[in-house]
Amino acid sequence: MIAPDWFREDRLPHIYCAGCGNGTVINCTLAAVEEMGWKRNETVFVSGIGCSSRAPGYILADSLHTTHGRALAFATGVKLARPDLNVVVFTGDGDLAAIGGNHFIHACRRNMDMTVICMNNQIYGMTGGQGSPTTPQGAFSTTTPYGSSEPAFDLAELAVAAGANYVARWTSYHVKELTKAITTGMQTPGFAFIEVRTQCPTNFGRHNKLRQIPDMIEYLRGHAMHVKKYDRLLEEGKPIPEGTFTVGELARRNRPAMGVRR
Ligand SMILES: Cc1ncc(C[n+]2csc(CCOP(=O)(O)OP(=O)(O)O)c2C)c(N)n1
Ligand SMILES: [Mg+2]
Repeated sequence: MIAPDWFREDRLPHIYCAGCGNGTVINCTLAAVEEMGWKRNETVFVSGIGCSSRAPGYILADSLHTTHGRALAFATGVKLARPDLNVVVFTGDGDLAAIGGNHFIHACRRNMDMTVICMNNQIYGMTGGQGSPTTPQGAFSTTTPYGSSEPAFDLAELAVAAGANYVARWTSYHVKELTKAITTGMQTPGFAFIEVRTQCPTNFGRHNKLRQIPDMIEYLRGHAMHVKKYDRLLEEGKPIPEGTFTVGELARRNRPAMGVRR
């Protein structure tokens, strides 16, 4: 059950399609907020534009629903003006890595003290299924009708390289692990980035022979490999199946951070 103290029931019915993974991510985030014992008047949710960015609208707390790609710029402003607040950002793969890509790397570099949760459905969901920077090579979308010819960004690895203090990746299938990762991210001073691979049966699945909701969840579960196992296979020179992505904790460190409560 979604954390009742934080859920805005008056906003129902929600806009998400049947089988969308975003509700799971909101639920895990609110479970983490409860675990942290954060108060409503000291917590702000910030987002850009997209299905994922609609998440703060369902949460009973102050929020900023900003412009496409600019959530991290607004969140940086909030955190610098009010370091006493807990800042949580919801974003999508398009919002974060396409139009907002530059804000992403610089917020990691500055190590801004906030928790950023990216619902990576590997597509522009809200606008009807155009390819994004995380659309896998070969995947179909409305803008890649012959299969994407471009390599995809690995968002979590990008955050590690750019300097974030905490980086983890899970999927909407891994509910317990995801909740724990978000909680750890919230506990870690500096930029905490949690990438969540989520299912978008409507605009990704439909184009990629994953029409049924369980097909997409099975796809996520089946392609996820714990980073420790992945590293071991690499070390042993063993083959890694096509399309595999790592899950688990990719960075936990203590670089100097900006916007930390004094
Ligand atoms: C400046 C600007 N450019 C384009 C758009 C149109 N637009 C709205 S949402 C979106 C993509 C959303 O994709 P993503 O961030 O992955 O979110 P999702 O809907 O998949 O959760 C785009 C291109 C916009 N609203 N503003
Ligand atoms: Mg998306």
